[in-house]
Amino acid sequence: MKLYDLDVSGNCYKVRLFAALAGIELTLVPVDFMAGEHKRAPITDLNPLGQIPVLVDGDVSLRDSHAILVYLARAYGGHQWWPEGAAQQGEVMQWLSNSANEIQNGPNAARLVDKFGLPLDKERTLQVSGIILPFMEQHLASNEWLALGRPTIADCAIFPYLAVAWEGGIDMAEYPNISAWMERIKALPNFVPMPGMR
Ligand SMILES: N[C@@H](CCC(=O)N[C@@H](CS)C(=O)NCC(=O)O)C(=O)O
Repeated sequence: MKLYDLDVSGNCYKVRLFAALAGIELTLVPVDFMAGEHKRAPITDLNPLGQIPVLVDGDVSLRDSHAILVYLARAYGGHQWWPEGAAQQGEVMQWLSNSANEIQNGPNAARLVDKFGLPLDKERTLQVSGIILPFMEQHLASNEWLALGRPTIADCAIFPYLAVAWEGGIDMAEYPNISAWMERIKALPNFVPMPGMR
C-alpha cells in the first residue's frame, strides 16, 4: 500500500500516525513539493487537485486525509478506530469535519503563513483558532479522547496541526486540557512524531 507523502505535511502525518498506531504497513513515496511534483503526473493522475496525501491500495486510489483515515480504519483498523454504529460514526465525523474546516483554516493556516510564507490572512487564522481551541479545551475538560471515550481516527485527524501549532505562533500551553490530551496521544503504543513537533 503506497502513501504519496511529505514529511512536514500535517495532512500526510494524519495517515502516517494512524497507520503506525493501528499497525498498518505503508510504503511511503516522498513527494518533492518544492519542485512541484504534486502538480504533475503521476500525482495528478491520481488526484487532479494536485494535493497530497494520496493512498493507493491495489485498485483503490484515494485523495483526502480524512477519506483515507476512514478507509484504512474500516478496511484494516477494526472498530476501535472507526465504529460500526450510526450515532458513533456521526460522533467521529463531527471531529473529522472540524479537522477539515476549523483546524485547517485556523492553526494549519497560521503555520502556512509563519513557516512557509503563504499570503493568507493571519488575523483570520487566529480568529478561527480562537473558536475551535476553546471549544476543544472545554470538551477535553470532561473527556479523555475526542470521541467515544477512546482513541479513534478523530484524534489522529486533529492532533497533527495542533502538535505543530507553535510554528504558526499559537501557544498550546494556554490550553492545558488540550495539552494533556496531546500527551495521552504521544503515550499511545507505536506513536510516531512528525518534524517540528515539540
Ligand atoms: N483536504 C485535503 C487537503 C490536502 C492538502 O491541502 N494537502 C496539501 C499538503 S498538506 C497540498 O497538497 N497542497 C497543495 C495544493 O493545495 O495545491 C486533505 O485533507 O488531505
